[in-house]
Amino acid sequence: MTPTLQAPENALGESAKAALAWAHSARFLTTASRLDQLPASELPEIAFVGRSNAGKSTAINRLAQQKRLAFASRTPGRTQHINLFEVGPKDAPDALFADLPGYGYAAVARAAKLRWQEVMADYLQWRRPLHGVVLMIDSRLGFTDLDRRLLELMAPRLANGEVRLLALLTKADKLNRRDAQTALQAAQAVLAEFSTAGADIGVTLFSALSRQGLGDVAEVLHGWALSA
Ligand SMILES: Nc1nc2c(ncn2[C@@H]2O[C@H](COP(=O)(O)OP(=O)(O)OP(=O)(O)O)[C@@H](O)[C@H]2O)c(=O)[nH]1
Ligand SMILES: [Mg+2]
Repeated sequence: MTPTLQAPENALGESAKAALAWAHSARFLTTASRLDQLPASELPEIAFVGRSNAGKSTAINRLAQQKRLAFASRTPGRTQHINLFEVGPKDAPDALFADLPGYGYAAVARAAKLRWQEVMADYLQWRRPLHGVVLMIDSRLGFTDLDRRLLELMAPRLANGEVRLLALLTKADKLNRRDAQTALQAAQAVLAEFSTAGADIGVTLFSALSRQGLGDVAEVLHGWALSA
């Protein structure tokens, strides 16, 4: 995917508008602290993963155009459960968004941290309806060791085309143009290591604040749901 410049919503193409309207339909479904508490749903799941504080909940809220759908906080490590949101027509939802707990927050107790890393690893490797992953990377920090480990975990499912990946370089509003391009190139280099013939991997700059990349992201996710 190519990076886009900030575009107001009224300058978006028809398919981006349709995709955003689709994303706006997101509503809370359920919450789970263990994988066996997740619904036995057939709907394709799109998971939002990334370091604590990367901006996952804020991105979901922005996509859904709802202020507090996914809880967003200044206090890292606040999302402690897998929260599921239903998307699409009320009588015939066509996808689920899953907001996963962030990883890498130092102040979380070691035992709790390890437990969440395990839940996350299991989810990404084994959750059958998992169709796509939105990996949120703080554009100022780039990929960390934990982000790379997560990519390694998912690599087999990316390679066989079972799961697609979109990396969002978040909080792009905090970077100037040159630093944003540098961040994008660095991310592309990391992702190239995981790009095999069958893999569907994209990356874009994103800002929930300025809406940069919002239309593109909605289009990709909508496309994933329709192709499932
Ligand atoms: N400048 C700027 N700040 C952002 C943006 N997106 C999120 N933030 C801020 O980053 C902080 C963390 O955002 P969250 O959405 O709660 O992050 P999270 O990834 O859900 O964090 P956990 O739930 O702890 O895993 C909040 O203070 C947000 O306001 C953005 O696009 N631009
Ligand atoms: Mg969160």
